[in-house]
Amino acid sequence: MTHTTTHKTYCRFCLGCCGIEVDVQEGQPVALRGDPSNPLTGGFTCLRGRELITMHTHPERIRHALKRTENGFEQIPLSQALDEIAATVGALIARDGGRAIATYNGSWAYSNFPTLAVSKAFHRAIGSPSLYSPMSLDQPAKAFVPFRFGIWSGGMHTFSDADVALFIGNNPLVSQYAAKSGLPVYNPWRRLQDAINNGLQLLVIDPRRTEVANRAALHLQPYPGEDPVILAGMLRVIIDENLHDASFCTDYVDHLAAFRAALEPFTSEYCARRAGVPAEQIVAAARLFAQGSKGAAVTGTGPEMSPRGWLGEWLVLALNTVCGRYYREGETPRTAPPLSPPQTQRAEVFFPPEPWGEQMLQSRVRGLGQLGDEFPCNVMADEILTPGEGRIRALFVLGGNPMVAFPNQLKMASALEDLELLVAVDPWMSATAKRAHYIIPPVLQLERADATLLGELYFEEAYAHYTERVLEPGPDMLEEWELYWELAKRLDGPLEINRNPLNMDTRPDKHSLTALLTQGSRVPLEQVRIDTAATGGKLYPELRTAVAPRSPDNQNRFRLLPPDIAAQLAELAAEPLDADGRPAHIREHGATHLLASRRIRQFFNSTGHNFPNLRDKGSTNHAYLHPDDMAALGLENEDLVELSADTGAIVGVVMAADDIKPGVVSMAHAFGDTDSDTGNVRSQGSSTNRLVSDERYFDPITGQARQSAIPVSIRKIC
Ligand SMILES: Nc1nc2c(c(=O)[nH]1)N[C@H]1C(S)=C(S)[C@@H](COP(=O)(O)OP(=O)(O)OC[C@H]3O[C@@H](n4cnc5c(=O)[nH]c(N)nc54)[C@H](O)[C@@H]3O)O[C@H]1N2
Ligand SMILES: Nc1nc2c(c(=O)[nH]1)N[C@H]1C(S)=C(S)[C@@H](COP(=O)(O)OP(=O)(O)OC[C@H]3O[C@@H](n4cnc5c(=O)[nH]c(N)nc54)[C@H](O)[C@@H]3O)O[C@H]1N2
Ligand code: SF4
Ligand SMILES: [Mo]
Repeated sequence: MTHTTTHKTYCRFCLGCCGIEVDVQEGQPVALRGDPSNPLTGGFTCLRGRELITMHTHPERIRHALKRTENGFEQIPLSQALDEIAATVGALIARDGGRAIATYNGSWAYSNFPTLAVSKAFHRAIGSPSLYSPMSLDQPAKAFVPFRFGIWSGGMHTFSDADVALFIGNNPLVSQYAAKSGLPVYNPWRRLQDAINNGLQLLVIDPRRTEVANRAALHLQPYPGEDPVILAGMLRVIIDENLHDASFCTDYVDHLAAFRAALEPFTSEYCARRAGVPAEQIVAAARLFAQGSKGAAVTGTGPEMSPRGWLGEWLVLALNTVCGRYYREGETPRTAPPLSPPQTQRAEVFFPPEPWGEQMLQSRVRGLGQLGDEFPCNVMADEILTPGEGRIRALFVLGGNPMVAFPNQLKMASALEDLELLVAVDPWMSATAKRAHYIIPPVLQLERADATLLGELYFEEAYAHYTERVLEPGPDMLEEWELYWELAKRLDGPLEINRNPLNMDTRPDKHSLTALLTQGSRVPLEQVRIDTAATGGKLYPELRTAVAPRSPDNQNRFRLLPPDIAAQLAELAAEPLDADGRPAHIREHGATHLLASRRIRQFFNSTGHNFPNLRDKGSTNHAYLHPDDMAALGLENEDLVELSADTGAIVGVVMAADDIKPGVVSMAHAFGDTDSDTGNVRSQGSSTNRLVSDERYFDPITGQARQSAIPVSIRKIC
């Protein structure tokens, strides 16, 4: 009789870290289900998490190192691939210097925690600052605006404590995206419904009547790209009606009067006409939000990817701050990440040094500089293509897919083609992997020991889970970070993590490496391992502590209106409008529609497109159009259209959607390749990033291009 063992582990498809049980027979996974005993996720899994077995056993999974030759890809031994890659890297460094070697840590690099630290250690060792990650494609303003605005040490109100929540351009019922203060990832449908049943006022601003919008007490449905206008309008109402938290503002907020003066042009009528929502809704949203006692406004990808994403995030922080949506002295915030170092949270504002600007290394193009220890993704293609010192000649792509995720797809194709060495660590023949000189197959999640290290920053509770590996990886597979250790060893470069030199004779094991990365944590990694490796994740409520008083020497105050923000508000108000009250720039190049980005349930960016159960739910990224637009263009469902912008054109498969306004087209990104055409678009979709310019519109600090609210022209393909 076949023996079955059951292992408790957790899903790493997204940062939700849902507790699961996996049944294994003779080394093969045979069944998987949510773990009902998990104290955080309670047995929840989503349709992507339920495909983990397919992910591991799929016949198309790349299991051996591949080298591109004149005859296509050929399987070679892993050690040979590593030797050849190291030799090329060594020669390039000797010829061009360290900066010629670049890494892009894609979204799956984040799923294996040590990857970021070890890739950075490798880059330090070879003297290369050429690091990239989706951080600068994916809501960078959210991460960096607070550095300038001010950060409340006690933390912002979380969803579970809220009596009001404002979701702006996020759809967590589909994306299950763990925005801080937003809806937690695990079991979002039930958690949202329970909260509404308990009296939560949910407000949503989204150009689409989304799954969350359908549950909202009030949904504002603007044109894409108008969030800064709506937020300015709401703030004006709140301050004029004295609905803000005046005593908090007296104690902690600067420039309130000047800020109100800068909002003068943003009357409800102006904002309403421009954004395409009734003026009364702007007033009602302002009142409902401000009258709540706890709960924050949170944004997703929508507003940040649209024009003036930095200003939009600023105004969201301003809204939360003037309404005082922070934990005060004596209150106990819900979170206390067990594997992070302890921190005293105080009733005070702090300003970390801004990790951008003139003091940082500058890119060779577009006047953009480093953001933290990375360059903005926006410059990567041009850093490859632009001749001169520092030009990127070798690129490692770990769990990412620049061919579909970066702006200006056609330029990215030329850039990848131009490289002397492209290495993809990817289990699938992705649009990027196809162009690589070498593909290295990664060890996948059930084959790894891991701890809930990034996820814990987003959980609403103090919770941790350590998992051992459940399945054995193939002999020719590597974890992403192991690639860098293997290359460093071959290049004689010492690697240092947290100032500790790594053993360069024997590869460190995952546990000791993770222990190094979590030195000084609230709970030692080994303790979390003892507590959870066999029985599943654990809550550590005893770690929660109350917010301490303001330190006597801390006089910091939130800055509502520094000069750059005053200038941006003035520019926004001065934008020329057309006869309908819409900004003239949305008609650039004769554009007929605004393309709004979205996510779809079955795929996670470009992952899962070849999983049969997910493909069954639809294999293309439909171009959703309002029925009136379809009638005007003579279109029926499933007809083909061309969507074009100055950077290129794509084919789209049309689908009617009355949940958006006429003039808007709603489409998911991360589909297709440069060969997407009328023949294959139904099975592989098209990349909306071919319509995104990296040069003409981008944020001057983060480099984020206009990845939503993109002006496009649509015509029927006969
Ligand atoms: N199923 C699934 N889940 C995912 C992903 C996936 O591909 N598939 N991707 C993951 C990733 S990488 C991320 S970063 C998260 C993202 O998580 P979310 O940001 O929640 O992603 P979306 O569901 O696309 O929600 C974005 C919303 O913004 C709206 N929008 C577009 N433009 C604008 C605008 O100008 N203003 C406003 N107010 N709204 C706008 C869209 O209509 C859409 O409803 O999701 C993660 N989860
Ligand atoms: N226009 C537009 N552009 C966007 C966005 C948008 O909404 N609109 N969203 C942006 C956002 S939020 C993000 S996060 C980026 C995403 O940017 P990327 O991270 O570059 O894109 P993904 O499609 O997530 O790439 C994931 C890659 O990892 C591979 N992979 C899958 N599983 C594993 C694994 O276990 N290990 C390894 N090593 N690899 C694996 C997949 O095959 C795929 O090639 O795109 C951004 N670009
Ligand atoms: S929500 Fe995220 S972690 Fe949970 S099952 Fe789905 S993909 Fe996995
Ligand atoms: Mo993302």
